[in-house]
Amino acid sequence: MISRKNFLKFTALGGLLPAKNWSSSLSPSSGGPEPNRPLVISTWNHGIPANEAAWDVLAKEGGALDAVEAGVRIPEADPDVRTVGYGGYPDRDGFVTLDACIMDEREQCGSVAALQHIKHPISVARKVKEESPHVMLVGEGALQFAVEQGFEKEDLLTEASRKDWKAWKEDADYRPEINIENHDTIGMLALDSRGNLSGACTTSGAAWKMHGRVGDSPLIGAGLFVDNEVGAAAATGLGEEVIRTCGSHLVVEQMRRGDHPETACRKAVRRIVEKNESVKDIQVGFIAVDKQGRFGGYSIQKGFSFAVCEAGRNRLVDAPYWD
Ligand code: SD4
Repeated sequence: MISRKNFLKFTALGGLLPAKNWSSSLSPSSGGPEPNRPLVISTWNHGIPANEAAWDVLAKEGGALDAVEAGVRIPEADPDVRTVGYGGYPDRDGFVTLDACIMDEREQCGSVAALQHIKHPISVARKVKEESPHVMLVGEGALQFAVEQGFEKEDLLTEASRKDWKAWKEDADYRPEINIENHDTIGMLALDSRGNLSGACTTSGAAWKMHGRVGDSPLIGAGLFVDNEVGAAAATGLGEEVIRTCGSHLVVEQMRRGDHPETACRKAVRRIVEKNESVKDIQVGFIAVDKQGRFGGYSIQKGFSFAVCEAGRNRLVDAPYWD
């Protein structure tokens, strides 16, 4: 029987319409329907090893939530990924502060922001979802909760990141030019063999940010959004712009209206472009997956890529862009 919650959703939509109106201008990189075939998609080239870990879960008929958590833990633990987890760039005062969120097929979510000393903020975010009555914990409170949950406190500032921070401090020139060429936040979306969607997003945020700055990545609706009846989306790039437009939620709502995931991402990019006099120095990229297993991505600038793994085949796709 349809639940009251789902009934309300269903009737508010006038019944759920299948997403049919494929845009004729979709890029060849946009996915086609693969019913009941698991799929994982994630931002940037660090998405390739992350997808592998997620695929290990999906291939054994594991759930999408377990898959995305396992997947994004890979770059979180990798000191060579300088924009996520351990080894991430610090803020302007030299503190590595991490943002992450996770959302499952029941639209349950957990989030941490400005969390220090914990290598796997995504797993803390999951604990917030499952072991607390809240959705989001920040700063000292998030750290206290993590330690109570058994997470180990570590120094996350690697020698390489300390060196880069010292070099930056010589000029202390702060221009938040995010990810035009760098590899940044990992956002990951998975569809499992039961047809359920989940997503995760984790980052050390903008390098040299003000201490206490929180970006879009831990904010449900901005850095990540999942609606298991429609689709899921995640964002990377200049978080302030994604927050202003509630970017990932916007992408999901476009899919609800019938847009293909790539078209939905392009419309969210268009919203950002329209709100700015110039987007010359702004990069934002979105990825999305719909309930039918179609996927896509789109960015403001050239240079955004995302990794897609379906049927065990993992590949990097250059996203189409506005510019
Ligand atoms: C932030 N969106 O903190 C993150 C950073 C990022 O690509 O994604 N960079 O604003």
